[in-house]
Amino acid sequence: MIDFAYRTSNDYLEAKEKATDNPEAFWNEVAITFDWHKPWVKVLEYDFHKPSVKWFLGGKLNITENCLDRHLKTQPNQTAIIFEPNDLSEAAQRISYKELHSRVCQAANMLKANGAKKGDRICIYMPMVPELAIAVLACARIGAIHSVVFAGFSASALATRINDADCKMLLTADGGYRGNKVTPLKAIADEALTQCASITHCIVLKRTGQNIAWNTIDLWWHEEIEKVTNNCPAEIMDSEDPLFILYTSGSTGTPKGMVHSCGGYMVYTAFSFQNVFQYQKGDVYWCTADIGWITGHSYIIYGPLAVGATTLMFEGVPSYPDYDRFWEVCAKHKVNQFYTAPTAIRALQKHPSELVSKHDLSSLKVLGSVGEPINEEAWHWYDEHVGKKKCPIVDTWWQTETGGILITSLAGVTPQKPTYATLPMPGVQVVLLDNEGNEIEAEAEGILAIKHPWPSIARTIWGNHERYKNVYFSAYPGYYFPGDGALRDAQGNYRITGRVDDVVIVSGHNLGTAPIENALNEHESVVESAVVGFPHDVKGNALYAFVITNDIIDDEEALVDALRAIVAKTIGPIAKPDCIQVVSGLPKTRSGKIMRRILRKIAADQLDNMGDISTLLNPEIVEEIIKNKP
Ligand code: 7RM
Repeated sequence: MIDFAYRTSNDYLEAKEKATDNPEAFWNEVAITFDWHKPWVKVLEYDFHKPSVKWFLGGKLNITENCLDRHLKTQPNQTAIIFEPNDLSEAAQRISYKELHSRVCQAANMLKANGAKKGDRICIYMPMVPELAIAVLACARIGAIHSVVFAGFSASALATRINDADCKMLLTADGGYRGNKVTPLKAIADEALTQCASITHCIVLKRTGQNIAWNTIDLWWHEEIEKVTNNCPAEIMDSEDPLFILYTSGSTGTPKGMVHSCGGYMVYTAFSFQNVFQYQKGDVYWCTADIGWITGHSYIIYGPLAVGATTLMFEGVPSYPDYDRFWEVCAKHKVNQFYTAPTAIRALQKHPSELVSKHDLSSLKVLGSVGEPINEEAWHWYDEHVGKKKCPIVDTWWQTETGGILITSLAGVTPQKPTYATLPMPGVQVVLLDNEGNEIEAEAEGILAIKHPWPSIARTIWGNHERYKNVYFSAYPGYYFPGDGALRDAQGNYRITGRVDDVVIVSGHNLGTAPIENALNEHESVVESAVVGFPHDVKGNALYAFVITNDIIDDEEALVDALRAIVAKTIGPIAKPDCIQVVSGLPKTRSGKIMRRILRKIAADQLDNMGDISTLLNPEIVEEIIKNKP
């Protein structure tokens, strides 16, 4: 079934050459290994200036037939999903491909019976339980466009996303377990829905059994599912039909609803999953991300299931009931590939190493990292304590926008280098640009850009193609611009140095500073604010907010508390600034732009190298802010 797995560095080099010289022939060969109802008439049509990208034009398919139906012939009893609940007292579940197929089809019929059809947007706001994966696949089965919203987001963040995509159905749960907390998902959803007119049906999964309010549009999942059969032929989709929308924060305004298509996304997530993790039949693979993020979409659900893998879903958090939960789960389910984020590694690294060594981790073959640059210390701790120096580490660079991993080593196949994501995947043409947009060669540091499309690139921003063009294709015409900087060594390995725009990665979460500033500005005492990131040894980055108030503040502590609460409410607790400083002014250019570069230095305590501040409108403010730093 899988004809595209490279096992040696030479295989990789050959594939890379082929994919660069003739991308269409290369991707044609990969795509042909999947089940299509109708083959494509053309592999690729694109124009980065428009911008427009289309893959496998005219091809007809349904991604769930590739993730489910085709495995029924070869491995119906193979475990598709292992579910590890939050609480150790609750038994783990193993769901076979046959059972998953049946449950997805039944859920798909439940959606249809409640009026959902191809092209409708369905919002999913659910905890990390199997029904979340089932809900995602059920949408894909009927051609409805899913928009998963992370269950840690607030009511107002949920409402914004529902309204942006004009969703007509919401799938949620009464509540969700995460560590020793119970999140009242239904109550949060109810609050959101007071601002959402488009939702006509809200289907509620019973997870916690807590008391909830009940509205006229509400339906119980367990009652609705009883009314339908498990026979649901897949909707036949065009390769370029949207599969899902997933929101990611931008540096201005509303979050961006990245739109991914059916054909290209399927081909690339399966291809990259297989090659990066070197998955072998029967292996148990675990990605610790939440399905609310792109990592969960591509590498818990679609990529692994498309190649017939066993994928583990974990409901809880790494610290519950203790800081060894990850290792306990690895030992319990004999995990072979383990994929997590540097922020989790750094948090666990702070605890005694016996918490790792007391568990039998001998099943581990491959370790992965994603979400932010992994620092040297965390890399070596991961290598020594978790991998026992026997497991290759894949440091995978990619984005919500890219759909799949673009720069990484292939486990045990291509060389690794600590803190380097290393080499682009075959077919991914990465370059470094200088500030003027010229390509720079050899060993260098610059702006990361990609000069040829890969199959899983997001096709647009929902409802705003102009913004898609502006953000990703305008700064450096002819290239895809991801917003990251990188350096390249003599062997061509890339090390991602971080964002070059106003997005800060906090604990692996991509947070735009602008929406946080907007939230702070809602407070009646706040006139203006500026939020920047600064290095944090566990979270990677933390947020520092500078606020100007309209009056003398008597109780600064109360103001700071109120501001943190506003941010938690409008965006989510993850976006709460670690530090909030009241200032009398912000360093500004003569055209009135806040000089965040200077604020970043102040926040990071890099005071000796402030750069040129003479161009500021108000250079004296810099001293004052430094002097009053809390
Ligand atoms: C998958 C994901 C995307 C941003 C991206 C980078 C940063 C992600 C790495 C990384 C260094 C990595 N999607 N990033 N992976 N930086 N090394 N291996 O995280 O849309 O949420 O974030 O994350 O800045 O642009 S995302």
